[in-house]
Amino acid sequence: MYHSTHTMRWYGPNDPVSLQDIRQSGCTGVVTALHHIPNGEVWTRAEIRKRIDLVKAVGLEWKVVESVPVHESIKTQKGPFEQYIAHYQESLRNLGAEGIEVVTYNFMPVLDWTRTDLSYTVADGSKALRFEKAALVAFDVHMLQRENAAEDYTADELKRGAALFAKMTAEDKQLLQKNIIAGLPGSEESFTLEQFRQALNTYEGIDEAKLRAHLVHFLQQVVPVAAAAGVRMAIHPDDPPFAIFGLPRVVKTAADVDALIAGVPAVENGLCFCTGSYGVRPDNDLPAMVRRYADRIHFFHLRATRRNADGDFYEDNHLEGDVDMYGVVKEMVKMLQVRRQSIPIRPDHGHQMLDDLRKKTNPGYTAIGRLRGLAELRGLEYAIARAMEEK
Ligand code: DNO
Repeated sequence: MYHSTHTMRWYGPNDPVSLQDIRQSGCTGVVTALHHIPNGEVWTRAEIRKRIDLVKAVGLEWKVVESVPVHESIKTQKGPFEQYIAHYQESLRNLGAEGIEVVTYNFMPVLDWTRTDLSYTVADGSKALRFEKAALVAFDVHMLQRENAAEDYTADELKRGAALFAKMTAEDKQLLQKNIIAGLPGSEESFTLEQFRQALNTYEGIDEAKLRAHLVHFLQQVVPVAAAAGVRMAIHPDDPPFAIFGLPRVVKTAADVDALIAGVPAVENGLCFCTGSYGVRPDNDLPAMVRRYADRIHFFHLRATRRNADGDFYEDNHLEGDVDMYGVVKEMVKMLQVRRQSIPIRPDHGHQMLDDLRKKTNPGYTAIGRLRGLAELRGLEYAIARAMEEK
């Protein structure tokens, strides 16, 4: 039987969760990035090797990068974007030469993942990450005062956003702004209100079709280089998987993925299958997507979200929420046998719980919450694999 490779994300030497902690969680590898290298610059072999050695020293492996960030210039095709693509190619060659197998990236304009609340207390007293539509409206319409923002929301959403905004203290507003635009862990960008307005303006005239064309252009340049270097690319879906701030989004649904594959069919043009992101949309059938993309999912982010009718969602326990985790893991186990290959998974996020409630932690990336998620996911995978074997 082929099993998945268990990993956790590690933010590097400044991460409050140590490599030793990760090893004790039962992982055999970490997923990390060279966050100290500015976005757009080449990752040299020497820098990559240093990180590999650091990880190896505690008995872990580094085979998956999350992420080599895609410079905004490549997404907008404004400025010296061909030069940034050449840098990206160079980084891929260097990563492949050092033995890295999977490179995760995203193509979300301006912001990486977005939440409005980083300490939403759930029934058991642990804290989860949450996205609340009314809070987004409060920020977008009332604080950012984006031109024509109101057109992007229903009358009901506007009403709830205005009501929430009216109740907010100065402190609440500051916190909301920080949560949305100051950069969640792993995001390579951080903005003030004015910088954020300017960044949004750079997408003037770029609709979904155009952004998709820019993504396909990028893939046409980098996928062959990755393949030659022994590296598989894994695009992370948009989180949340719908347009925000009037920006185009092109990795939300199976139809979006199909368009990417049509642009560059090679299997090295692959996916990071994030159940928490795709799972926010009821129209994404996750087990069916795993079956459909079984030859090109190179990395799994496993996490469950729970949504409500207002368009809000929060991150539930890994085996709860709206995601059919059993269905996803079962398809994954089947896929590994067909490919005769192990694929990395990681518990994506976890609640802030137990001792971690008293510590300073990276939102979503606590040790204990992720340990709980990983333990549950490993058990689920193990049981499914054993049951299949017995049959
Ligand atoms: C959030 C992460 C994302 C992801 C990037 C990939 O927790 O899953 O920030 O790393 O979008 O490029």
